[in-house]
Amino acid sequence: MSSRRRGLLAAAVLVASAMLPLPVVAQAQPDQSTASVSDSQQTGTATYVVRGTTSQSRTAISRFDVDIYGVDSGTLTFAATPKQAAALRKAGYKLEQLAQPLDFPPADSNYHNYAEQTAELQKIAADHPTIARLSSIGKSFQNRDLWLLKISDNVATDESEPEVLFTCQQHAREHLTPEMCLRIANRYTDLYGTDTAITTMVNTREIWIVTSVNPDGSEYDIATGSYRAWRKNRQGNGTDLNRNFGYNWGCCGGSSGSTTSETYRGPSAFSAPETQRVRDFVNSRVVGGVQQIKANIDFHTFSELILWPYGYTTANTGPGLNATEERAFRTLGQQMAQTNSYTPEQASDLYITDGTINDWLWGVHKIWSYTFEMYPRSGGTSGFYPPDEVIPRETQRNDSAVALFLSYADCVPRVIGGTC
Ligand code: 0X9
Ligand code: CA
Ligand code: CA
Ligand code: CA
Ligand code: ZN
Repeated sequence: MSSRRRGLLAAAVLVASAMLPLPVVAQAQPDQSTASVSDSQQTGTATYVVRGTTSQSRTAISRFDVDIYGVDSGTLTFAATPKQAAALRKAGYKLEQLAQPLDFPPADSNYHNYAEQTAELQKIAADHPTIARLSSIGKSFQNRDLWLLKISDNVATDESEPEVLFTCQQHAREHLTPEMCLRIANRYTDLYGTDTAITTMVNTREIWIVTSVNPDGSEYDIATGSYRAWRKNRQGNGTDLNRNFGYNWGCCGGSSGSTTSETYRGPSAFSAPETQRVRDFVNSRVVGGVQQIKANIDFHTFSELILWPYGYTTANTGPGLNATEERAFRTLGQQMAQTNSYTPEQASDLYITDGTINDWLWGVHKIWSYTFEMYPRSGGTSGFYPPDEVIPRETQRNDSAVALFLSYADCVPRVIGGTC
């Protein structure tokens, strides 16, 4: 059994035990006039507690369709829209609104929560208006924007340049990954005009960055002030977004049909709003019958791996993936791994997965799609929560791999002497 799999199972046990009363629930505070960009401004919801609840009253409250974060000694914490809050109050529940927006513990304050990611992206776009533009591929299940940053010269124009997609945080608890996407965003804007390689890439590529595919899950993970090791999105019991993509969805025992499983694939391919948004964006980049996006890195944590398709089969090749293509995937994967000391391997060498973004991007769109599993190399659930002090070192660690990847993104087969 791989260390990666052990980590996943350990996390599953922890999440199951989280059904018991939680150790910590943030305390209600009287004055919240000074909160900066609050959760409510981002989503139309606020966080509330109701004290002295019982199983019966919690069931009744949950039927108002609020997003329940947890319960501690009868104190129930949940997110609700103003309408839901008004309805609950009318029904006689004493709601107290929490003063603090959802955030990381103070010791990890250098991680960017959703509001901070939003602010950072807005600042990047404002500071570099000619090469950076912020939009959204649409909304999450809980109505958060899934931000999309484009970086290129003449950014307002759809030029005929190879397009590259970076995606981060499909999995809620993998908080190092938005930091990776933000680092790429900052470097390829701040160093434009100074660093020759970066300037060339920005001038000759169109770079798309989605810093968080799963903002609902990541806010949920940090909502109570102590980490919950949450992986999935926040639709029902949660869908594993990286099992919900529509290529050989649910084919091969690489996902679960059980709603409570950590790898629940959803009731159908693309049942999650978040994967739908990614799908629709990628499909929208087919222009004149040609997919404009040529390559992708999907960032995860942890295990220090570089993975390539297919994940659904242990065979090195398969339908739509011939031996030459496999060799190109492997060669570039190995070359990138030389720069960051990750382990390069086919995704299924880790374990079989079906419905992943990599398999869909390659199988349907022929986009050269890799998974990077970032720091640490091994560990249990705490592997998802390295202290914020490691952010600079462990994101910088991928600078050369990202540069190499971008340099081949116009034609990955070139890495083995091929042409496009
Ligand atoms: O299981 C996953 O989705 C990824 N590992 S994680 O611990 N971050 O959850 C690995 C996915 C790799 N497999 C494919 N891309 N096919
Ligand atoms: Ca710290
Ligand atoms: Ca351009
Ligand atoms: Ca273009
Ligand atoms: Zn992951």
